[in-house]
Amino acid sequence: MSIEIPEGLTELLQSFTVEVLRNQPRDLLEFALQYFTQLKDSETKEASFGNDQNSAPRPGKAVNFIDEAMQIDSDAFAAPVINRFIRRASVCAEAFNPDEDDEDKEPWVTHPKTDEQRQRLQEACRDILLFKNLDAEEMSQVLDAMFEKFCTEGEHIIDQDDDGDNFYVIESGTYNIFVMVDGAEKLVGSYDNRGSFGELALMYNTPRAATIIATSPGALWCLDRLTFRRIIVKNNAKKRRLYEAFIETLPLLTSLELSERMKVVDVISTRVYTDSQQIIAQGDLADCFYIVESGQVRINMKRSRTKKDQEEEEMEIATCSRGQYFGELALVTNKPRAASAYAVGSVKCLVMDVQAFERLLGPCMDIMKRNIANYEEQLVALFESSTEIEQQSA
Ligand code: 1OR
Ligand code: 1OR
Repeated sequence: MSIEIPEGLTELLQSFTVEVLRNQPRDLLEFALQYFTQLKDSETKEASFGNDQNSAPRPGKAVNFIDEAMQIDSDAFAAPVINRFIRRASVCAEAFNPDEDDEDKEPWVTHPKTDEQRQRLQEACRDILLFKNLDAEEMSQVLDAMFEKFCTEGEHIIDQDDDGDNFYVIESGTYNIFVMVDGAEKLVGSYDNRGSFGELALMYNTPRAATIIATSPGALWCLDRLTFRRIIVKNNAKKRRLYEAFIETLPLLTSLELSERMKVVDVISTRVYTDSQQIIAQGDLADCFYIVESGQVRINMKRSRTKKDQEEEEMEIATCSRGQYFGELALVTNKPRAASAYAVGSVKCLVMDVQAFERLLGPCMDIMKRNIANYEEQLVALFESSTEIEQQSA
């Protein structure tokens, strides 16, 4: 007699197992109930609507919508996976040649600031990736030129298709990102008290690619177009020369056109870590994606030693070296970091923020998806081998 295994059963149980291993719930039955209810809800929602436009997006994250071609295989993640890869706006990669620009004849822009303002400004700019590669003099020219703008709830900071005037760094407030798709304005993401926007029109001399509306009162630091082009765009030309060859060797980016790969260079910054320094903490919310430029990165995952053990131990699950990437999983699945990452020796990484990741790396999804499916298999294999050990020792 043969028993027929219903289609999808293996995948369903495998994905559930992966979620159990990731979340280590105390009450397995309760977790199962929640998991399958959520799964059913998301399936019903998808069937009736295609996407959920009414739910507010998580800060810095894009909303589930549009390009089916980029959707993560539903069998790779049975848990409600949100498709965060949306059709990219067509932005032409006009190469700016700073050497030919006669903007250099203009005087430098300076906005005097109080000590208190300058301190707040420095704090707001600390994590801005576009500023990371600037030297001290360039950074101080940027800070001198920036000026503060307060905004009210509902204010349009940028309107799509306008010309670009300023680049904005968020000091406070929440902001929604809208993009026109087939004549309708779609909410594609949001910012929550951190980050920056408005660089594309200034970098590539294109109309604004999105509309940004304040959803609370807030404060922004603005950098005028001229200073942005003199410093950031000039720096990007340097970055392109520096990273062109390395970017060309990355297997992940082979599905991108050359001009798209150069846009990747424009948005990346480099970060340096010392031996043992933590790069990613498991469970944190994610806003960056990493490519190893030099050194080794160790990936560790926390798990309980036995079922009854409340204490968690970290075990090494992978290492990444030059040319390899990590930190994609949380951005793709819209979940907290699944593992921690540490520098082994000194490490240099290329870092990209979540908006750039979504805007630019859609075509690389197939490669990432294959790798993610691989993580799941390894996690299940690990689960099976540790159950065997537990069973043997019982
Ligand atoms: P800008 O100068 O074109 C609008 O003015 C800004 O919105 C833009 O620079 C970016 O800084 C920011 N697509 C285009 N622009 C975006 C996007 C975005 N997100 C933020 N901005 N997408 C959403 C990715 C999360 C792709 C939507 C199809
Ligand atoms: P993230 O954003 O979740 C931690 O942050 C990163 O570690 C994760 O993205 C991956 O890029 C990376 N399982 C989960 N994450 C992994 C794994 C992994 N390996 C590397 N990362 N497994 C190892 C497979 C060889 C399966 C667990 C046993």
